[in-house]
Amino acid sequence: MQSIKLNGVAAAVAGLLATVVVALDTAAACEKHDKAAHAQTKMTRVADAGTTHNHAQSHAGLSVEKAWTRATPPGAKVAGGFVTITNSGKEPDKLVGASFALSKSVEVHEMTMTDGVMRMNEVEGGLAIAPGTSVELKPGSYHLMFMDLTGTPKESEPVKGTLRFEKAGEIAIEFAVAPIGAKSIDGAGGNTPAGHGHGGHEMKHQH
Ligand SMILES: [Cu+2]
Repeated sequence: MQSIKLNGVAAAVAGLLATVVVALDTAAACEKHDKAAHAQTKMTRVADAGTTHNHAQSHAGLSVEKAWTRATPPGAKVAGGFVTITNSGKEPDKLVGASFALSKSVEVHEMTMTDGVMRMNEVEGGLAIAPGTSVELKPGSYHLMFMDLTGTPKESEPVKGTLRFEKAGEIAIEFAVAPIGAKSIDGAGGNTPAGHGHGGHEMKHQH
């Protein structure tokens, strides 16, 4: 659902497409996000991110793969980070923190959509990874929030970071950087060629 593949038509017209903004309800959205957070939600349709890579890391029954983020527009203060965590061990573990080379701090967030309004909250007490399960942090769901960016993630320039688990400790990872607004590591854009206004988002053209 999150990865909307673009077709050849989209590829052909990608250069012409306008930037769209997902209008979040400012008041209701995560209070820690200032205006710049909205810049981060700009979605530019893109047709190709063939240069992103998957890096897998394994540690104490936990494996971490598909770590990625996206390029941010100039001036963005926050960015989202995504990763798939699999617990193949017998003990539950918890994602309790993270670091990102281009931000001062990282929070683990949860995103929910209620009546068309997207809300973000910090996950209290860490994100549980039950034994035998895989948890995908992805757009529109759990995600890492890179707070107070100190640099600009650029497409195809991986950024180092770490994930910190209650039991497994710290795992070093590298976030692939997808294009601005990508909805998946595969680089699919945020919108289908035909469609505006799906999924309860309010789409606006940017001025
Ligand atoms: Cu967030």
